[in-house]
Amino acid sequence: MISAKQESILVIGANGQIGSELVEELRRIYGSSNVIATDIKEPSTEVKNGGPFFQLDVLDFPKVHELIRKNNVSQVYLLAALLSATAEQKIKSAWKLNMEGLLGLLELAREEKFKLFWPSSIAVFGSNTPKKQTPQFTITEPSTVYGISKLAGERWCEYYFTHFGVDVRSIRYPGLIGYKTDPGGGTTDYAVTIFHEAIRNKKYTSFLSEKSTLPMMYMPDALRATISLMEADASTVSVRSSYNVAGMSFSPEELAAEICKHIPDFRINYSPDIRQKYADSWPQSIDDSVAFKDWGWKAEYDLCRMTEDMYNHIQHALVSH
Ligand code: AKB
Repeated sequence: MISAKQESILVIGANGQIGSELVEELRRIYGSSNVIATDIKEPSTEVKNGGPFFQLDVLDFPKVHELIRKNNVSQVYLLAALLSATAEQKIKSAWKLNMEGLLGLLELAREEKFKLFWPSSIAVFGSNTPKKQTPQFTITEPSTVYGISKLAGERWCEYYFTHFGVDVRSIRYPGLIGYKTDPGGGTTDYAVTIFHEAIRNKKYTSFLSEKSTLPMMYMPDALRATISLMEADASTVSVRSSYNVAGMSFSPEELAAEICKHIPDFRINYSPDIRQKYADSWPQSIDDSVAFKDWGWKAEYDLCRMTEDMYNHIQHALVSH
């Protein structure tokens, strides 16, 4: 259950796909002035006008530290990262941002005693992982730079909890789908772009093949999972690496068929690129029973409900512009 108590929250990477929606939701729950949004880039008008915003590089630790101290920060959401496709193009900067950013914040959390959220991903799994109903504890042999950084990050999170008592919490996000902001540089991004293309042009060329089934989650579920985990009593959080969470699973072919229920003349083509390889190494569905047992996680959106909601919102935005 989400409660409105006095918190001082810092979101790092507030302009991204998760950040921009999470900031809005956190401000609704905890009050606008209690949620400080930061990003290396200029914010959207919603983020800027909705409450405090500071332009900040996560790797500038003295500045991050000062902001945390000055504002007596009790929770930090560290969302700044390079996703799978971009990370393969920029190996060293991906490692630097994804890893040094986390280590720096874990150190600050150790010193300043704030609660830290850090996102992991289904990319920690690899080709030798069971593909269906992938268990919480299983083979993790990632083959992407992004997945390697997420797996190392998970181990660091558990290490800082075990050795220094840092209250760090994490979720292995599946592909995230939302209508408010576009994702950038990921492999699961097709599941967002397809809606915009279907509504605008009635056609889409998918960079993943028709049968490429992946675990996905609608943004309202992702926000609820994230905030519920951060709100959970520390004694119930048994996993300090990162929790499996499931939403839905579908392939481009199944998503296209669902979109056709709203746009009957929508057509999809397939032209798989390098991202197919990353998708092929990831699970098809996720067993999230540990998250359910520990903090009551249960997704609300399936493919049908998500598609209807995405369609209605994007269509509405297009008509009203
Ligand atoms: C990506 O595609 O890189 C991300 C992820 C699965 O973490 N959405």
